[in-house]
Amino acid sequence: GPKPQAIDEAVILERYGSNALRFAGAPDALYERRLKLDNVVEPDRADARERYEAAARAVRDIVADRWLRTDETYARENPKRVYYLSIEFLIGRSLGNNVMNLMLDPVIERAFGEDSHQWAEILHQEPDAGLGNGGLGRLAACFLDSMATLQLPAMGYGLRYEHGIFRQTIRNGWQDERPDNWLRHPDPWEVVRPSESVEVTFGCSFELRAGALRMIPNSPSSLVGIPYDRPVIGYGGETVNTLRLWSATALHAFDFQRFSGGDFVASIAEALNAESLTRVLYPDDTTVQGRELRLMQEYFLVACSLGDIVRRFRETNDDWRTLPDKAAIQMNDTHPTLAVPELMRILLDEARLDWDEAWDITRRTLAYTNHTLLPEALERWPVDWMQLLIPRHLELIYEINRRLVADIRARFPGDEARVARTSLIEEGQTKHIRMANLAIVGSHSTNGVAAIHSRLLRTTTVKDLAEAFPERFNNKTNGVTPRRWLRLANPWLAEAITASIGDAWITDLAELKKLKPLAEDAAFRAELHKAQRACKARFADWVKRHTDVVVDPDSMFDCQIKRIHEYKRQLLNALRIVVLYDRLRENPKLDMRPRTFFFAGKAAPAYHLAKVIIKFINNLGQTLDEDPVVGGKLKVVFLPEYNVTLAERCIPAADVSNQISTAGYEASGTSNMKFMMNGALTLGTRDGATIEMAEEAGEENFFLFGLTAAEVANSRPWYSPYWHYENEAETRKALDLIFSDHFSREERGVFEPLRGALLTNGDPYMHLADLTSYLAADAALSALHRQPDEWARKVIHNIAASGKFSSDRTIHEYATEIWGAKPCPAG
Ligand code: GL9
Repeated sequence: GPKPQAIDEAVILERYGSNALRFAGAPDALYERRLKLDNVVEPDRADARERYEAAARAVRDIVADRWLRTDETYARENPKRVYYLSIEFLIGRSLGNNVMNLMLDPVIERAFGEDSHQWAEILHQEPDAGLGNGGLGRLAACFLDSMATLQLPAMGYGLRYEHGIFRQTIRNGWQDERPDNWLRHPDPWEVVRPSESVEVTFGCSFELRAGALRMIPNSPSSLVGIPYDRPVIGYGGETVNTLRLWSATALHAFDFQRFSGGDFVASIAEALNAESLTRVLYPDDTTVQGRELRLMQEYFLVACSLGDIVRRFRETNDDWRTLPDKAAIQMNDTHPTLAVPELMRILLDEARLDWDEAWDITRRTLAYTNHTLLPEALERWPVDWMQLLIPRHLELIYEINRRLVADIRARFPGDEARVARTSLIEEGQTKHIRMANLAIVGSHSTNGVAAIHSRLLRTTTVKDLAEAFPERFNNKTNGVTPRRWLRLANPWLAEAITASIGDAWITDLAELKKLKPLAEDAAFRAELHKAQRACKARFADWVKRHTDVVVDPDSMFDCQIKRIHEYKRQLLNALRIVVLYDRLRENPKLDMRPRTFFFAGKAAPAYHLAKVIIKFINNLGQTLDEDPVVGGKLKVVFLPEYNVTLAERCIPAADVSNQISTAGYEASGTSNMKFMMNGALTLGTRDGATIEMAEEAGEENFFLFGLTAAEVANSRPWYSPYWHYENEAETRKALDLIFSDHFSREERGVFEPLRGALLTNGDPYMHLADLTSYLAADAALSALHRQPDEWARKVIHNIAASGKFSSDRTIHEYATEIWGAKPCPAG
């Protein structure tokens, strides 16, 4: 990348002390000392991994003072604190990000300047911390970055999974999963704090038999949560907040009774059992119900975090009634919803408050964010399990419900159907607790993550609760951190922007609007083109190194990277490509802009159809490669092992961003925003935050197509995919080509499930309804690509209009409208 801007070394000296300037290059400099003292290796003999560890530890050394000072400031000032509870944090790599946020680039430059390859190799050693499935977990990580940058006294709480999201490989076109052993080597960022451990009690004890968990009733047992802290460095390095991840362990690593009694193996096995609780992240992005271990993880996260929060609160406050003035707890989706009964339990059983006071404090402290409308994603937990696992909490949930139901009956007399829909308990063969209802009832704020999503949430998914408590509902449109997703991921574009409008955009993304007039500036357009070309070359290189596939950086890069899911409609994208291919088969001389279509994303291991979709994309790619009629005009690449690092490489290189979910299904999306600020043009449906993106840029700068959410809902009763199959020649030919096994000559019938998805099961995600308008939007986009100046103008209008989608803006709204939290600069 380009050379970092020279920032005054005096600034570094003043901010971090002389150590920071002595980073490397001398025997007693931080980096060399780390190699010697931690790894006991001579610097010139260290391997790449050892050099990474030493570099990261040296950066952590520089952070230490700032981290302590931030903690001391919060302890001294006793401000209202924000606690972000999330079962997922999709962190990615930290070294490059931390160096950027600390503004240490000049130091790194001085240390590794002559050998930038060595620095790149060091960065490459860091595993991608994948403690999340997708957008929800990555949002939590972007929020931490923004909270630290805005100097909010905030903390993240999560689980320290030993294994993050599985590693994906592709074998014969199919997805294979392997465990992600990201902690195989010691992690240089984390600081373990055993003295701040928290004990968690369950109502039963456990037995693991043949992989299945058995709960033994009426025999309370305990686990211990050990906190591992990671620094969260705000931009500029002033504030260093903490992400605290809990690791489960047995109360006594050994049962000494049994140990001395000779049952050595059993005593060790108990520890193993306990530790299995935080062994692995559940890899399903929408349905993780029906797993006892997951419910235990959720309770463990809540019990450890609330135990910690309450202990911290009690250190400086003796009046429980001030808790809502000192703590705002945000529940990221319903996974931490047991915070409602857990806080009630603490206030009733430990603080000995009466119900009304406890309930008022609980509700004013907690807030809830909903992230999806998919009914299969709304958590419901069997009452039976709760009875075994957390009987006191179940009792409290019943009492909360008794009062809720009485309230609804009083306000809507005679409306028993409403009572049944509002109730926290879903009746049926087995009773379930509706976690979203519990979260809404037990908190003072419920927000969706984009305007359309918040509206649909209120008017459809939880309509009755919204009618009962309208003032609780609000919207907070998602955002992403421009530090990682623009400045770090795309140094060329970042430099071009800074050269034109200065660098204030890094912490005030609305500044980008100053780029708008530059759409008419030929020199700026040329700069932009150069930056984009550099990203494409870098990505082509990266693809070659990782997959051995050669792609042409002069072709249009057309991307769809996200979890594989029917509602996200990777299949619609594939159908578009099949139609383009079929046009070439009809007319091999057809003038077509050379294009490379990139797909990346993981499928939940048990989601068979999603795996068939991956297989189809791979076979499609292979067929195109082998068919001479294609003549290099179309290429499809499925990139395995989608993760944060891959996104950082791919997004800056994209010309086209596909955001094509069935309208009404994608709550927000966040990669849509990353593509926009990196200068890709969006081919998209009117769904999630894409609607607001087009509003900001003007629809003339977007390529929107397809049914609206209202049209999807209204046509649902009569919609039939067969109408499109029978009346649209290109649609029929594309499907016939697939079903004729053109893409599966050696594996006849493997794509039969696609017939089910697209035709025989009624095409619930309405692919065929949107294919024709997708192709029309695609044609308009391809035509524009023939006019580079016009294309560049639209790109600039998009970048200039992307300011709203900074997570700084989102977090500012949370802080002022939900949390009532103010910045507390470390000093
Ligand atoms: C999600 C939504 O589906 C996305 O549209 C949204 O942008 C993010 C963040 O708010 O949340 N909800 C959800 O369960 N996931 C999301 O991405 N799933 C995963 O994280 C895999």
